[in-house]
Amino acid sequence: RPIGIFDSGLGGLSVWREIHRQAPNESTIYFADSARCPYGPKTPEQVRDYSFEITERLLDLGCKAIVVACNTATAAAIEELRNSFDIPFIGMEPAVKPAALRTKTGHVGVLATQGTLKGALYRKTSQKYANDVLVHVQIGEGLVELVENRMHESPECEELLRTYIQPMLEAKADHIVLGCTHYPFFKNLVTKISGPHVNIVDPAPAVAKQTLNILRKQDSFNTKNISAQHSFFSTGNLDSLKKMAEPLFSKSPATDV
Ligand code: DGN
Repeated sequence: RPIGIFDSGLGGLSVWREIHRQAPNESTIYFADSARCPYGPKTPEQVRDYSFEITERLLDLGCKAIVVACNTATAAAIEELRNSFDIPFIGMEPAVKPAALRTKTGHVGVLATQGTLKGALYRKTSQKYANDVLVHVQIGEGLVELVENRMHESPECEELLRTYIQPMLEAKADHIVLGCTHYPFFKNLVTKISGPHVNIVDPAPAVAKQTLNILRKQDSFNTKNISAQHSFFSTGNLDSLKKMAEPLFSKSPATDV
């Protein structure tokens, strides 16, 4: 049975890529809610409703576990999803923890959507792990839209990123957390802007690893070398989704986490 993965749009493909790298034998179904993207400015209730709707679709398609590959939807819905359905749900964690543990300057930057930064999950995580650390948060207004339009390597994207990242660098942040699954698609630009001494934290490899651990525990990890099937659904432009997904079918080795 496949693993279901969903996001407000194309961003969750950054998590799909890691799951596929770490578990190439697993079948997957990816669901992009691009017609209703971005989720960031929507109310938590709306995002929760969308998440339930998509979950029902993925369950109808036989998914054995669901990865909520969207920080905003995780913040709005993961607890209720877990309470309402009988399969494992794996969510995105705003990766403040690894950044706060590793920073040498005591300053970290977090770039995420409004929905994530205003959510209780983010508040809890940052209170728990970032006591002795100064966290410089920035809402990535407009960035999700650039990725959805596959303009994540454009000069416009670089310019917008510069305005968001510069204040973090001035504050001496040595880690920048990509707190939205759309953002790893412009990781190269973030590295270019922030220079080689700043660590860019993409939570996707850790989330993929956790997904596989959960499947192993419930004995539904697919170790057999059968050919995996991958399906992609979108409420919006399927062609865009395919164009973004195609280059990710690489044979590159799993990222070490
Ligand atoms: N990929 C979603 C996230 O991780 O938060 C983007 C949310 C949105 O649609 N703004």
